[in-house]
Amino acid sequence: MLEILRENITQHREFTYLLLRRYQNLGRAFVLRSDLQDAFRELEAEHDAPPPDTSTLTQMVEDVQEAVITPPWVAFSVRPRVGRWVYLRIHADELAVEPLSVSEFLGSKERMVAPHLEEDRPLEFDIGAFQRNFPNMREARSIGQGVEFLNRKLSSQLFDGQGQGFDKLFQFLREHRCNGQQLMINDRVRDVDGLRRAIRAAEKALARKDRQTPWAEVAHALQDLGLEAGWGKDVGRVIESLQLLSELLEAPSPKTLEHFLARIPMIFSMLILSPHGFFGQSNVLGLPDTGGQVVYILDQVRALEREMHDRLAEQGLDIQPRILVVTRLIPEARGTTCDQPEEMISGTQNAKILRVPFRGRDGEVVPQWTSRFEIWPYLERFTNDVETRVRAELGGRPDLIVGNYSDGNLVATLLSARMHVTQCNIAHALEKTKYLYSDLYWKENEEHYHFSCQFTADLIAMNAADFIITSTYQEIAGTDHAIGQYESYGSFTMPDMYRVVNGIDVFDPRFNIVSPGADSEVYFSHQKGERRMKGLHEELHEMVFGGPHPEGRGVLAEPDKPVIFTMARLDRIKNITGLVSWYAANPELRKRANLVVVAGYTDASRSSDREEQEQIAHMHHLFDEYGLEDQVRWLGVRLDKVLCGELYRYIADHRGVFVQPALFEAFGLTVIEAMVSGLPTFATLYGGPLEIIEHGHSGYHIDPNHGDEAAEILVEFFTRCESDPGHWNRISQAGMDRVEARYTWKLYAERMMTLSRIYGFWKYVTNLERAETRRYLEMFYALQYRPLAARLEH
Ligand code: UDP
Ligand code: LCN
Repeated sequence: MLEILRENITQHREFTYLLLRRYQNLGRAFVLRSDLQDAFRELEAEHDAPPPDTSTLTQMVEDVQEAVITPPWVAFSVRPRVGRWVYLRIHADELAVEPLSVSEFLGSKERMVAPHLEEDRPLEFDIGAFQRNFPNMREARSIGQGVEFLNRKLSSQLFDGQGQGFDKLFQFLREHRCNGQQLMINDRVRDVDGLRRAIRAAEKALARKDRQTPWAEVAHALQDLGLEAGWGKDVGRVIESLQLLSELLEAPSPKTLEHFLARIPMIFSMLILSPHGFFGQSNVLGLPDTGGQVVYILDQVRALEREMHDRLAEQGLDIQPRILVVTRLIPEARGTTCDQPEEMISGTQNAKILRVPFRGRDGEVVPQWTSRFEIWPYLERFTNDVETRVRAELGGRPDLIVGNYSDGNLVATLLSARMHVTQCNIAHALEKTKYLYSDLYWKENEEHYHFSCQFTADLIAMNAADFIITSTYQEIAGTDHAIGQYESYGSFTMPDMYRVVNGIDVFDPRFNIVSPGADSEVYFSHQKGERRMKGLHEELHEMVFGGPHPEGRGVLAEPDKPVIFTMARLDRIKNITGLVSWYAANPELRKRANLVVVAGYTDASRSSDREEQEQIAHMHHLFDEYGLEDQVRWLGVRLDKVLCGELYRYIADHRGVFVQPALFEAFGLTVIEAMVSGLPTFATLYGGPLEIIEHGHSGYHIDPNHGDEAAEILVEFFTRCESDPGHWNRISQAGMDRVEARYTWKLYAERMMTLSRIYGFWKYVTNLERAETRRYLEMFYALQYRPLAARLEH
């Protein structure tokens, strides 16, 4: 690329020269893609630019992510394709082009922020050094489908050659036990040949039996042959499982392996970690640090328990799976159950929340809630206490450990390593991309956010995980022009601390996209009359269209107009005040629709969160400035799930819409809840909603940075609905169809269990664990993370 770029610059010297000058004249050390492109377009309007289809320079400006201006040089980070990066610099006077290594590029950024670092060589984190011999994907379209790739790659390695793979498979089958009971094969079968003989003998013994004959009736005969429970609930299923294994031993293929593994009873118990926040089943939403993650985990647990139970029953095992959600116990629980050490999870047979307190340096229990940005020093002690508690509870170790968010993933890392259990990470949201330059200017943010600890924990946990589940593709690798959340950990620097030259590889097969769903018991179409909660309608009518609300502001003067509905935590990133200001500034929209906002509190003194208090003040200011009292109904309330579900449908009955205006939304549960209820949904194009909604078909994308355009999209929609009433129905129907096809907890649970089994198998039979990586991460933990976290403990 560099050679062609040089030639191209030679052909367009004047243009390049003027462009670089323009960049320098912006007067900033760091310039982001949108500003670089704006400057290019301005220049293009004044001078002849190189033709876009043949010019490498134009292409580079299209692909550039960032420029660092260090006169006379302008350094660029360029992302020609998803997950691929090139670094270079151009001399602004001589127009010489030089390649840069990632270290050099990051070094130039560091020097701008901390000039004293000129001669220093900071600690470099480079995980790439350990992955040279590990199979990685190449194509951007394969990203997020790691399990299929891994299965193909490893099964050919395993079963090629000396038949060593069969021995490992045999050993693996011998390992299976539950509560001391041997499963699959017993010690009568001594080796792979013995296994082949046992399969043949069992097939013969079962051939004349009715396929519905239960396992119990043939158990004795099969045990004598060396086969134990776990092959199937009845003769039919046992025969199928035996055939699959026999096929695998004859001609191994990744598909047969996957099908066979799907039948092995491997996961009986699971630990789900979500240390921070108020984790409970009621009255917690809206408390600090508690949002969609709690909703996600509770729904996930219900779906997984069902799936685990059904799978075990299919295999003939009457074993009740155990799922434990571990969180912190908060003595000052503000009227929630978060001070209770245990809580059964409703809608499950056996799953429960275990709460373990945080302890200070001297072992004392920390009584108060602690922000997720401040909890780092407590996590190691918490891990030790959790291990003891879980071992006692389960009488041993779990079969899978799932971490949630940065803190849960770090605890999952420590526990999985100690207990030798497969580790799965779920991020929900990585903070790094939410805050501009959160890495580079980490010191400025340190007092409130402690990103030094969080990003270090993230790096360790994401590289330790056996597999990582993401809700969307963009969470891993972004889009053609926007960098992914995980991708942002690929290279970055925190000056004066360390520099990351290879932090994570988005082509790593540990990444798998498994999207969450909306709870179908609660969120369903407004057309399903027989399931509707009509008893709530009077309350909802009063809430939306009634007189002054004790915890609200605004009364809708013209209740016949359709409602624009929004609901979220009142964080800055959620941008609810943004939506109110777009609405306020667009007279046409105000004429056509009312706005109903469920968020935060109207009384700022009830909030304990700095950011929320600011947003509350801003909302009041907008009401005052634009006179919104008659057109906007702001309810500072937290709705329980059931009421929430009926509210979406109630607004759909009145042909309203839902808007999710966030500056960035990692996934966006409210988006799928609104869509499945039948509300035409308008949601941010930054983050998950970009993938959830197909613009113009199952909803609309809006750009929160261009509120005036977003308001226009809404005006157009309402105008069109007036002339073509079928329009509302079509968008509504397509939204419901989309969620039902793609975002359900049943699909989620099936996929998650498949992943757990396959990664568990590969971890057992290969060096998937990557022992050398683990040792490197342990060192990084001890030397880097631990002292950083200790600094927070006063
Ligand atoms: N929610 C709720 N009641 C409220 C506000 C929100 O039940 O008053 C639920 C909402 O239905 C959704 C979750 O909280 O299930 C918010 O999740 P989302 O992914 O939209 O955002 P997060 O808060 O995780 O950033
Ligand atoms: C956190 C977020 O920020 C949301 O976008 C997700 O929907 C939620 O967690 C559940 O994963």
